[in-house]
Amino acid sequence: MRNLFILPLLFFLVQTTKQSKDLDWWETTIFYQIYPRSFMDSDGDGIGDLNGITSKLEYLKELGVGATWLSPMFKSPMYDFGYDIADFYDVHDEYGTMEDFEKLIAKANELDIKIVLDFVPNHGSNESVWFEEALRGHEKYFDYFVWEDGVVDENGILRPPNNWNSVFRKSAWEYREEVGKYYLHQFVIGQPDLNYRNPDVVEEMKNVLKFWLDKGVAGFRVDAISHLFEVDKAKFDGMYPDEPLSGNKIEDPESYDYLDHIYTKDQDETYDMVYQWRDIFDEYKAKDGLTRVMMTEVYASPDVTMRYFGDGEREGAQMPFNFVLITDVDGSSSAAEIKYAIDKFLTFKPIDKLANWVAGNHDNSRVASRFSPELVDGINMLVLLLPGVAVTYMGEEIGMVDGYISWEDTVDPSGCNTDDPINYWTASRDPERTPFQWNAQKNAGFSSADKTWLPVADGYETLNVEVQQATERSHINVYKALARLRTEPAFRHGRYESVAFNSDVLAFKRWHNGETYVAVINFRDEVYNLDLTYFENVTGQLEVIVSSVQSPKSSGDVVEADGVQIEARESIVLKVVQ
Ligand SMILES: *[C@@H]1O[C@H](CO)[C@@H](O)[C@H](O)[C@H]1NC(C)=O
Ligand SMILES: *[C@@H]1O[C@H](CO)[C@@H](O)[C@H](O)[C@H]1NC(C)=O
Ligand SMILES: [Ca+2]
Ligand SMILES: [Ca+2]
Repeated sequence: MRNLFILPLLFFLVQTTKQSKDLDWWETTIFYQIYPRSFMDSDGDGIGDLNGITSKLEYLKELGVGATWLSPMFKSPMYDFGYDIADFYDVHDEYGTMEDFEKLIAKANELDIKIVLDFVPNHGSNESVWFEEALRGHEKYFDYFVWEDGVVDENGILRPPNNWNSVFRKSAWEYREEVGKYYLHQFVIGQPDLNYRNPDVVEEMKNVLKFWLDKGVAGFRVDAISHLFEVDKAKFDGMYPDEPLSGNKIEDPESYDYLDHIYTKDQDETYDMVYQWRDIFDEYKAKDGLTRVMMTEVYASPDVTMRYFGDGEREGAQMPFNFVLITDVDGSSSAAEIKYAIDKFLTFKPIDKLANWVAGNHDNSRVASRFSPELVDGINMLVLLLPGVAVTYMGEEIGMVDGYISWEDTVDPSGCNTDDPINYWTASRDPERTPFQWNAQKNAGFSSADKTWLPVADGYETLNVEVQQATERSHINVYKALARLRTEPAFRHGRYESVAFNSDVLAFKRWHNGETYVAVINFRDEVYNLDLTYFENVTGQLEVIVSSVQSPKSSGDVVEADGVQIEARESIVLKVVQ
């Protein structure tokens, strides 16, 4: 008899667990990007380092962050601040030692924070042993790079093999007398491209992945992946062909955007390599059960971006970065344009894959500067509450702003290569890389040095972690509340619907098993009265769960669904009262 009663109960349990499928660690966490040079300096040389990061891991924990990806901390001559790697198997001395790295991993394990490293597969460094050996004529290493003969013009002058430009402007080819040939560098001169048509390079770079996976990292963010392969020159009589003009209204023939990069970007072989790397990650998972994640950095159209997920048969990256909140919208965008950008990734992504949201990184102007300081909470609401994985660039939780960096202080090659002391700042990435603002003390608590590698941004005396932690209504406290809210089933498993109520206000709903939330973001200074019963099941009373810094509402306040007053630049999350 007893079994007859238990059976329906079992069915019920099976039903509900089926609805809320178990999620893997990376599907629910927040990834926090640390730019090691600017996070925390432990030894007073003005440069952030690994021990500095280790000393601040508890801070990540307090934020509600479960994983961090570190921009490169590998041995490097720093022509591109660590994205030019001289030894893929070692730690850069300014950042510490391998022992320091192992301590970082140990502390992170203690706190259950996953460490994700930056994998920079496209290029090495002109000051690496590999490149030096190549110049000495060591055949194995010579073939690690992409070499080409120059062409002699009508005046008898030796010119680069073709018209390819580097991402940082000017020819992508650099001549080396030692070997009488040009080498390819899609980025700075100090970043010779690796030759992925050489199986030794493919194997070497797989060994790099395994080396760090064996040290305990939980995955990699993959840098500049679309540049990995160049066209197969065998198909062009053994000569790399010129790229066609882009047709963009660009006067400067040395600029990257002057050309359409049909031979140096998004080649089919690149996706296959990503799938091969994923196979390695899955081998590690098969051994110990822990999923290793891959995030790919691609600024491209959605159809190109989606190829990184896999091809239907083979798996690729779990997180091809979704850059719409960086590339498609800014403070001048209407609510409709923001909705359109958000829906883009959700529309194109395969049905069984997760979206991801990122509004800032070390290559792009900060949220407070690109949108407005008053929209910091609203953008964090999008990043943390839209369906999918959240990624936060360090400092966005407190609303750090772009720092002003003079031409004299500019160090980013992207800024320096403009050769333009007036307009350099439009290309420079230094403003978003200024030291992290911990407190109101010297160098914002980042370093005890007299000079830091980049100056601290103005205004740090009031815009810093310590001040915000001590202030009830602050960006950091909104961020923490959002991070907690994100763990609710409605945000983990719930469905999503959005609407632009007018040109200024975007609202979206998340709901699951009878729990319904609505987030409302006003991007402008107009005040609106909204009827949120537009959304199905949003009726009666709504409770304020989170409200932005400048909102007059407090959590616990109750509003009527059919008439919610939204103040200028206010963002709120409401929950339907049962
Ligand atoms: C490496 O390239 C950088 C430019 O990115 C240059 O300044 C430096 O002199 C080069 N080093 C060598 C050893 O060629
Ligand atoms: C509305 O609520 C009902 C009852 O909880 C639920 O079954 C339905 O899925 C909800 N629909 C929407 C669009 O929220
Ligand atoms: Ca240091
Ligand atoms: Ca390449």
